[in-house]
Amino acid sequence: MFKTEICDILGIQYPILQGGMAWVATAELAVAVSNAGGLGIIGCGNAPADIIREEIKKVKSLTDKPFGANVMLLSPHVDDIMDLLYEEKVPIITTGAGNPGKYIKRFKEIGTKVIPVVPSVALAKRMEKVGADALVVEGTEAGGHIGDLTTMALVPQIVDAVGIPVIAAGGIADGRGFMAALSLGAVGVQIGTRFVCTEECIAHINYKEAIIKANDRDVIATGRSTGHPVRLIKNKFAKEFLKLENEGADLETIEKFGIGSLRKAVVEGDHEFGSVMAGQISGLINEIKTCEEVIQEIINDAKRVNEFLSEL
Ligand code: TUI
Repeated sequence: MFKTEICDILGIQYPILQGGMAWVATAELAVAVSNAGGLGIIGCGNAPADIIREEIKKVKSLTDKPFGANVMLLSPHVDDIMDLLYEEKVPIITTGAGNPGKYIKRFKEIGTKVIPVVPSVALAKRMEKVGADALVVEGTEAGGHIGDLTTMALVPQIVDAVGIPVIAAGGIADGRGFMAALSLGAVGVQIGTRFVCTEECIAHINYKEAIIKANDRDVIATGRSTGHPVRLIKNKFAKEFLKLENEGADLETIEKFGIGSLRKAVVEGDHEFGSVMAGQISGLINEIKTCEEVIQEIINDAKRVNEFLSEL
């Protein structure tokens, strides 16, 4: 059940992709999600190629299932990372925070599936034109770097505007969100925040607990004034960031303030002075589970929703 065309394209059992979260989405998480029947994805973030090479090796040694890598296009190492993914023939690439158009042709030659994450109809159309295999359409409910439009408004508009498969992201963490995404015309979902709060995720326990403790209005967006809005949990770091923005601090000062803040939260567990990137659905997440449990629960709940709807 719920086998959609993206399952065949990617060679996976369930149409559930794991978000390629910088620092958080290491080989451990990717392996757990892929082994549970979804698509595990290594988040390359700003890491240099040598670090990612080791992550790819680790994934290849721990699973025979398909996996992917997410390329953050603002990374200073983006060209080296793309060369590495080509060399290692990583079967699936998602991209974020930019336009991956110029890289797509080369990957097509070796059969790599390229799936850009897009926040607008215009970029979705452009990506289809340059040969993207599918799209992750990410609403502003998502954690991390975000666009303006909600998942609810954006997904059906892009479904109508393109002919390639659409995967919905942003604000999805359970079977209800999964079914809502399919109702909007998506053929799958990408889930980030829910997978942070798993046993296999290497994020510091303080990071996971900050998400578990968060209620609906504890998740806010910083960086609107800098052109790089980021959704994260409201803590001392987020409040100080907003204060700098409100005071009209110059871009350099603001950017400097943010450097190293995600690592501080994920690796050091500094949930007050680090950047705890997380989506608006954090308030729905109340416990740490295994990736297998997360995926099975989504599918079982989705089946129940489906039965409920079919009786109406
Ligand atoms: O990329 C993400 N989420 C991220 S990246 C990240 S690391 C970072 N930290 C601080 C500032 C910037 C990045 C943390 N979370 N999600 C996918 C996503 N892509 N969301 C929005 C976009 C996006 C935005 C503009 C994609 C393309 C785009 O187009 C620009 C263009 O060139 O047309």
